[in-house]
Amino acid sequence: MKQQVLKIAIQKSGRLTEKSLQLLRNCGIDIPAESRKLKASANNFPIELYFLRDDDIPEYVQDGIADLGILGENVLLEKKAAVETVMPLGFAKCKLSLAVPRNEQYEGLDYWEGKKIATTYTNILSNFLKKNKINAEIHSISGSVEIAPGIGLAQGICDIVSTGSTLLSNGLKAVEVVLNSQAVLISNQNLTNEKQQILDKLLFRIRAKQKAATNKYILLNAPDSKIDEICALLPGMKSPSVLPLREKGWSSLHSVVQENQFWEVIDQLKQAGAEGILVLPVEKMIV
Ligand code: PRT
Ligand code: ZN
Repeated sequence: MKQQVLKIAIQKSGRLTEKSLQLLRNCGIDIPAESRKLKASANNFPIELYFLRDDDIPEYVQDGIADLGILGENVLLEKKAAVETVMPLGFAKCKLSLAVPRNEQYEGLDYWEGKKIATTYTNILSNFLKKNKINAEIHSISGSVEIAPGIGLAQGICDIVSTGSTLLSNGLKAVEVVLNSQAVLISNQNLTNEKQQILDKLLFRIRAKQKAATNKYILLNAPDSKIDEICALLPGMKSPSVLPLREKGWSSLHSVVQENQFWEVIDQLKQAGAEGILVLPVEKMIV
């Protein structure tokens, strides 16, 4: 029987494209470089890539034309497709925000009562307004949302904000966050067992990379008398490795620390007598 292949839909050309390819390449998957047509096959893993507009990805995955997809949560929620969200991917972070002209006095959600809001995210915005019991008119437009208040089309907008410079240059300011978004991996709801197994393999690799990215490998030297105190500061994956140094009475300690605890731990280690501290990136982490 022919081996099944997992079909993954990624954005053809845009903000998500390079990061999506990088995610797969970081998992050791070899994707031919000149492959930006409609389809591409990996050389060493049973996946096939479909390059599509991000807006089409939810429906393709729902209908099983693709098994998996990578896209922004903003598009996923707007399209309301029946798919599984497998995991957040940590890139393409942005906010879907409400914005008003910069000089406008804004004191809270009541501001929007009876107002007109231009957006391409009509479904997400309509849910948000409903949830907050606000009666506002949604004006659906397909692009250049940020110019709407300036030309008298609406009093405010609801759009994606990343650095905020687009809002700034159009005389607007963000006043409410409607959604915090990032890229997510989605899957069809009825994967065959064989495809699910390929997905599990892929997830194992993605998680090993994600875990590695939030951890650092740390090496340090310490007098033997300080080892207990220092070990207490270094939880490690199980417990720190302690190796004797050639110089009598000294040891080398090896462990793993989380990136977000890093600076705090370093200060404590120095105070406890650690010397020659080295911190290295972790390539992959399997726990
Ligand atoms: O052609 P296709 O339909 O596939 O692409 P697209 O044009 O719809 O999407 P694309 O490539 O612009 O964005 C893909 C996804 O990236 C979005 O769906 C979001 O999930 C995410 N993302 C992250 C962003 C931004 N950051 C972003 N800044 N999407 C859009 N923007 C826009 C924003 O609307 C603003 O107009 O970029 C402009 C600049 O933002 P500032 O705040 O940095 O000035
Ligand atoms: Zn799009």
